[in-house]
Amino acid sequence: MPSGPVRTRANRRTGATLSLLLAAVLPCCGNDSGPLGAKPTLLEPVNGARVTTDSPIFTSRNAQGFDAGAATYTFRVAVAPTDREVASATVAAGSGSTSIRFDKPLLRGALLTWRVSGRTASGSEVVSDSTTFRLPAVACASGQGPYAKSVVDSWLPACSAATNHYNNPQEVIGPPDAGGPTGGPYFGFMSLGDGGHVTVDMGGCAVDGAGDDVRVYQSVSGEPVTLYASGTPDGPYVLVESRKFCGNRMAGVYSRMCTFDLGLAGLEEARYLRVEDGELFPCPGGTDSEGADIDAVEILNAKP
Ligand SMILES: [Ca+2]
Ligand SMILES: [Ca+2]
Repeated sequence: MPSGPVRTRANRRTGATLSLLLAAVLPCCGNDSGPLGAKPTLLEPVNGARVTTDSPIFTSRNAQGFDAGAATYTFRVAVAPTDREVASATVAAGSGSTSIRFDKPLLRGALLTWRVSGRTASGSEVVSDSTTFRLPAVACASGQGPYAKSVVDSWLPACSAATNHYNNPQEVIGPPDAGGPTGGPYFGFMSLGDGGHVTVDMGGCAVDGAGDDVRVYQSVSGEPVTLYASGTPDGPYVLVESRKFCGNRMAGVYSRMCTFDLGLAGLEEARYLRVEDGELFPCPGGTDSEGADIDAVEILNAKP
């Protein structure tokens, strides 16, 4: 809420939600007969597949000279339209082929792409082609209305939690209802403090339709907001837009607002939205409503 200087350091968690995931080396599978090619060949998931689990097995036939005992393979999964990495891990080559399963779920609601690269101890490298696949569709409830239904999680830094007055994440649920005189006391929003966040379950899903797909109502002034989205409550959450100005006026509504386009994240649909403070004002900041003040979250382009 304060209009003081905005801290310019990098958002310390922007990269964390897409951190590397460890992988399990799996006992090998079939499909590993025949001569090895000049580069790794992707066996499963096959191109265009919709797999039936959030943690599918990935198998690649090894390249000649990059077989067991001679090489490691790095498996990389990314959001196809943006090439933003979702998971990556390196394992020792299996015999004939190499398989892994990441130990955390991948991302629902987006076309994913994967490839492998093999590397020998001497530094030689081979890279496969890329193919695409999807996880199971996001589970979207219908007839839920456009506003956030429940809180998945929230987090405030200890300093903000101690100095802020508006700390109740339940204030983010439902239609915009914030208010109060200039200078306060206010009601109907949660102040996110210095880099805090609240994650909500929309019940239904937002889809990447024309233009912006999600609206965040932010009270009092124009503190920036960062939005992440996911198809499952535990993530992974992908960045939609970072530190977006959130002070636009809307007729008949006390709060200001800003809107977000899932297409910028390469997302086709999302049910879970993480709203993060983008003001990043050092705590304590001299008011009891530090950080972006979140009143409500609304789906603009809803999945029928
Ligand atoms: Ca869109
Ligand atoms: Ca509210």
